Amino acid sequence: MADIVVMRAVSSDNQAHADVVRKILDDNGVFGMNLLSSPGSGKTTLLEKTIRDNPDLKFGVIEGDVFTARDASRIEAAGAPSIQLNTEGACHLTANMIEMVLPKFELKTLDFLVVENIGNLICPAAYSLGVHKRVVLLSTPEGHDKILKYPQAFNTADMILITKTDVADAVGFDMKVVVEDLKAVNPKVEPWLMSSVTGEGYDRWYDWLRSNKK
Ligand SMILES: Nc1nc2c(ncn2[C@@H]2O[C@H](COP(=O)(O)OP(=O)(O)O)[C@@H](O)[C@H]2O)c(=O)[nH]1
Ligand SMILES: [Mg+2]
Repeated sequence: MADIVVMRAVSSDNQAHADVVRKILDDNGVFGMNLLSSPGSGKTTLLEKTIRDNPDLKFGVIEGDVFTARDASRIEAAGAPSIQLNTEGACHLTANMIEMVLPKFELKTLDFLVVENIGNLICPAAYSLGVHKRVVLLSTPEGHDKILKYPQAFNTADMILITKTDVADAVGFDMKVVVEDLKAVNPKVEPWLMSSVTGEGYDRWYDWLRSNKK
């Protein structure tokens, strides 16, 4: 059973805590990522597969959810240490929450610390967590119109993963719309296509992770 920590945002100075988190990660040689998306778009699945397929890379995972330890249990079953952060209603994680749970990990043994944020495309986008990259997922069943509807999530992304491409045709997902809308919102980022069912995009994702390992 994974550890559950219940937390509320206690500080208004999020950036100061984000700076502390970044320093702790850098001092320990850990590359940090913040995964952000709607519920059900495939964040935990991406992590489970990534952990299982790369036993030589060491991941620690902070799972953010409003309630339950289900995702942290999935990550531990996949083979990585995980802490479940329950916000009991709050719709995002803050940097002070990350700072407070970091000591629960043996950071010197980790290559990557991944934060799976609370599932939604609105509030988490406004909070820096001090990690190195923000990775935003959009799954094809959610629809190709989401970039312009939730611009803050996509214009702050360092990487955008289009997940569940195996069902793209069945749900009428039009990748051309996504590419076009991203030109307006975040032209620097080219969306990558991913499917945990067919494995599409995973080799590229693993290469990218390895290129960022400190
Ligand atoms: N068809 C398909 N289903 C997927 C894919 N990735 C995840 N899923 C399914 O989508 C559901 C939600 O996935 P989950 O990883 O829990 O999403 P999260 O809420 O973002 O963490 C689960 O039933 C997964 O099996 C994919 O690439 N293709
Ligand atoms: Mg999840």
